[in-house]
Parts: sequence; structure tokens; C-alpha cells
Amino acid sequence: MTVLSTFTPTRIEPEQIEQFQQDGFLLLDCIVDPTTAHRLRGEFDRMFRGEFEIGTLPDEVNWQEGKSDPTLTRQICNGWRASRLIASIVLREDFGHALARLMGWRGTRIMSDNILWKPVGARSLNFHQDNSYLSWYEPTELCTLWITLDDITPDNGTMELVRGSHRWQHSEPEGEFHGPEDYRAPMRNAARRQNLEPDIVPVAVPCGGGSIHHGWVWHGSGTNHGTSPRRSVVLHAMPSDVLFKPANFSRGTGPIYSRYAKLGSLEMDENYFPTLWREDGYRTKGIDAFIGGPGVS
Ligand SMILES: O=C(O)CCC(=O)C(=O)O
Ligand SMILES: [Fe+2]
Repeated sequence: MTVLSTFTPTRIEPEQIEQFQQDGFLLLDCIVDPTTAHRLRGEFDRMFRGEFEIGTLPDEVNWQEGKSDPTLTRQICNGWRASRLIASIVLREDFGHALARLMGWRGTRIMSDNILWKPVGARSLNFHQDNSYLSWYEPTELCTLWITLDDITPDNGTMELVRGSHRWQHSEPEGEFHGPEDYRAPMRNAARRQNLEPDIVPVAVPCGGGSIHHGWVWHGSGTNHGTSPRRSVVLHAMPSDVLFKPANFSRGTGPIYSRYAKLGSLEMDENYFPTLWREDGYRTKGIDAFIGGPGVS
């Protein structure tokens, strides 16, 4: 049984930490309120039409209206660079605090955000372990806050998490990420190799709710067979003290995010991977001025 936790980001309870360590995830009843979810859905419309508020392009624009395959799930990564509304969610200090508490980190940086929109009929996202894409920094740790902007129904292609799979062996990415025929196959193969029976838990929560999952948890999502779209805002976060690992830039998402590596230094640049929260009170200067600038009401 998975209970829906109440999410008070600055007050993560010891029982929530225990459940997170056990299952590798938490399901949450309310992360953002309905008004915020409504505003975010409007921003999704604009961004997938190619209207980027700031004029900066996100790091990955994998779908645009009129140009891209309508059967694929729409995806933009690091939308926060292009939209202060997205930034006001994924750069929240209290979210950084909550993820650090669950992971036992001294601080939290954003690795990237993910803007996902699976319209009715749009295809699956392949099962994967997030950390297997991240060999470009170390320690390779990630924690993800996933927020749905629509009510989840049993058939509208919500994310599925496999309980306890953060303790499974680490697997390499396998197959196409967008729209594979059998989206659960890589996870089933991994389970078979280890003689394990997967316990698949759909993130079945109301609009504004969501989940937090550990970077080694297996997850993916099926085709949207429902009657309503499924949109999510995702914060992928890493520990504040990570460093680049130059030998591995060519793997996973390394070729995209290594463009922010400094010359002659393995340090992460605060401008591209800001620190959301740190136990000593530090937060990257300028985030709040950026978010609060004119144009965000
Ligand atoms: O929303 C989904 O279907 C998958 C999202 C995902 O892979 C993630 O949040 O790490
Ligand atoms: Fe993922």
C-alpha cells in the first residue's frame, strides 16, 4: 500500500524519510495549488508554440507545434531559462530543502527541469533509471520532484514507479526514450536478470499533486488512452557539491549539459546549475530577482 503524503516542504517528517528510503519514492497530495497549475498550463501552451518569455531557448526543445510528431509526448528541458513562471516553481528554495532532507544532502542544485505534455493518444516514455543518463557528474545522485497539472485518471498515461527499485542493480539506458512499443521492457529485463518481481505503482494523484523519486528508481509511462491530457513539471535535482567528471561527457545527457563546464575547472557554474537551498543558508544570488522580475504576476 502506498499512502499519499501531505507535502510541507520545510517540514519533511521522519516517517516520510523512512518511507522514501524503503520505497524509493513518495506520493504527494498537493505540491502546487490549482491557480498555479492553471497558470502553468497556459505557459505550456505558449512554450510548445515557440513563445519563450525571456527570449532564451531552453536546453532541449524536443517538440514544437506544427513541426513535431503529434503522437509523441511533448518535452522541453530547462524551460526555466526561458520562463520565469517555470523558474518560480523549479527553483523554489523549500523544494530544494525537502529533497535534501530526503536524500541526506547538505544542499540542492537544479540539474534540469522537464516540461512534459502527453496529449490524448500520445505515446509512451521508456522505463529508465534517471542516474544512468548522468555519468557526466559525480557523485551521480539525483532526486526528482514531479508535479502533475492535470487530474490523473487510471488510463491517461501517468508515470509509473517501481517500489524498492532504487536498490536494484544499476542498468544502462536501453532503447528509444520517446514512444517505444513496449515501454516496460527495459525494466522487466532488469527484473528478470535479478530474479525480482516488479511492484509497479502508478502516480495516481489529483492536479497539483505528484511524487518525489530517487535517481535509481525505475520509472516510465504508457500511452495516454484516457480522455484528458497529462502535463507535468519536473525538477531534477542533484547535491549542491557535485563536480563535473570530464571523462564521460559523451554519454547520456553529458553532451548537452557539459557545455556549461568551466575551462580548467570541474566546478558547476551557479548560473546554469543554481543552488536552491543549502544547510548553511546559501542560495545562488540573483535567483529571486530573476523570478520576481516584471512580467510575472
Ligand atoms: O512523466 C513521465 O512519464 C516520466 C518523467 C520522468 O522520467 C522523470 O520525471 O524522471
Ligand atoms: Fe526519469
